[in-house]
Amino acid sequence: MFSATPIERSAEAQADVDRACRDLALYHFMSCPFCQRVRHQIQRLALPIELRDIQRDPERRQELMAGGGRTMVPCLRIDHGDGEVEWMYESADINRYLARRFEGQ
Ligand SMILES: N[C@@H](CCC(=O)N[C@@H](CS)C(=O)NCC(=O)O)C(=O)O
Repeated sequence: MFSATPIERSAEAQADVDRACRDLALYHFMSCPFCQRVRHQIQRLALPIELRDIQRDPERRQELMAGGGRTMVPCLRIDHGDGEVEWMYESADINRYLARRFEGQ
């Protein structure tokens, strides 16, 4: 397992990030190497994103299938507000999205 040194932000900037992360959730499971890459990115960027383990929790698995259409992980659920929800698959896409949105913030 790799561990990342989380980036540091001012308390104010971290509070903004914490707030933004309430609209995100990662569907994953522990032994999935692609999920590990995304968890590493989440740790590095100090993002309090809720992790939803689809192996441990069958309801989360059903939720992923119903919402995203596949049970492949990792999948980042992004709540854009106004009822618009995006289900982002592909670890590389998720990591790019998180970096663009939170790197340097
Ligand atoms: N190219 C994908 C690969 C993801 C992948 O293969 N995930 C596996 C777990 S390690 C999976 O969910 N397989 C079950 C499925 O595809 O339904 C990525 O990088 O995210």
